[in-house]
Amino acid sequence: MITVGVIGNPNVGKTELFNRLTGSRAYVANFPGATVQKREGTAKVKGEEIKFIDLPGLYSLTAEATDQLIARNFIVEEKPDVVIDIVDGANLERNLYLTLLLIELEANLVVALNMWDVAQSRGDNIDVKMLSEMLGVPVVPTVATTGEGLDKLRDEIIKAAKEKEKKRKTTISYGDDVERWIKQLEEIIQKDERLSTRYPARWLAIKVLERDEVILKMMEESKLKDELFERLEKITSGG
Ligand SMILES: Nc1nc2c(ncn2[C@@H]2O[C@H](COP(=O)(O)OP(=O)(O)O)[C@@H](O)[C@H]2O)c(=O)[nH]1
Ligand SMILES: [Mg+2]
Repeated sequence: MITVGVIGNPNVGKTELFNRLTGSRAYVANFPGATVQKREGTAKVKGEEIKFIDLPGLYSLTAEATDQLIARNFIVEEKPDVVIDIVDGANLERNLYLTLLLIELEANLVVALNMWDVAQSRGDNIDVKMLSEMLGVPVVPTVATTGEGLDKLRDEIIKAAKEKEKKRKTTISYGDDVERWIKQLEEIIQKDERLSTRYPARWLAIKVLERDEVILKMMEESKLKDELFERLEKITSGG
């Protein structure tokens, strides 16, 4: 069984695509401890059973909003085999912010470049191959309303699931100073096996630097807390 999280900004065609991928054979539950709805559906592709989990429509992945926290916890803790990021091809720039956050979260990403018909009819010139190379993830143009591109998308999902262990990894660089701080924090975090086997260490380091409230609380419970917060203090005071 391959598990696939489906995520994207609001109004990008997520429901339409989810229904097509699952043939509307979905059932609804709630995410644990939350009132946010969780739709799940299954499909069989090339003999592989795939379970799709519809995540909330959102623009970001901060700790401040319940739906965002749920989506991010799901990806980072339940570790679905693949995450499909549905992007509105007619609003590419705005949509790619979430894509970058998902790359940072080290999700095994496949981008569905949806609304491809709208982008085409508007004459937008999107170089799909270049976009895919830049992001370091597969990008598949789709039209959820007609089903165009969905076979290719299914192929890429299966391929990504099988290549999961290969860990294609793109890193978003924050510039020399911040990269140095990230590295310092990452090295400390890596010493806590309980943390670093469960979460991407670099991602945790970035969240600590951002003072993400949920991650800071998690760090409070780590045996490395003193070392980590001392380092953070030094960084903040310019050391
Ligand atoms: N032209 C076009 N319309 C689409 C496409 N995908 C979805 N839509 C339409 O866009 C609107 C929003 O889709 P929906 O699936 O509800 O978006 P969601 O908010 O992401 O779940 C609906 O009217 C869909 O019929 C597409 O690829 N092309
Ligand atoms: Mg929807």
